[in-house]
Amino acid sequence: MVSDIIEKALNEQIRIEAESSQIYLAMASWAENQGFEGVASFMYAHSDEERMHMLKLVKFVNERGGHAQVSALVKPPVSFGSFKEMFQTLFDHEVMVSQKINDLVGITLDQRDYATHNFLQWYVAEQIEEEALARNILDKINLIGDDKGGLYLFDNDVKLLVGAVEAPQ
Ligand code: OFO
Repeated sequence: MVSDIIEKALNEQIRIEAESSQIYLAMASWAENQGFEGVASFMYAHSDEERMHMLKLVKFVNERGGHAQVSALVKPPVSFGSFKEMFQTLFDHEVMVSQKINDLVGITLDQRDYATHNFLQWYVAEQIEEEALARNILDKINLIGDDKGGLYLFDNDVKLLVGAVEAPQ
């Protein structure tokens, strides 16, 4: 059984994961509009992955006797000045999510809820990967700058990364 404190904290994380999914969906749509198919497929896949992160939490909360909530979401940014700006937003967002997961893990220790603590280890590991992937892409885009040819090749490269984004379950 989850305590009220843990239930509230997990529901907050459900909202964050849902917002993440919307953020990446908005990025996918923007990239698709710019004609960057590789980046768009990467973002669509990432959006699905975030939904999977959310669903995993929903199921866990309900299995543990809580009530997973579906909340109102903040509207994500829908357009960007450049790919660099978009990937910087993505990276900053993932750093924020990692911080939220860390806070959540801290709460489970305070509450001596070792089952939830154990469950959250998957998210801890996932955030390490997500941050590394976002940093890697950002490094590449910083090298390319606004060079059109470079961006074209980058778009093809990013297509290959789509397989690296875990398929939604
Ligand atoms: Fe759910 O990991 Fe990104 O935000």
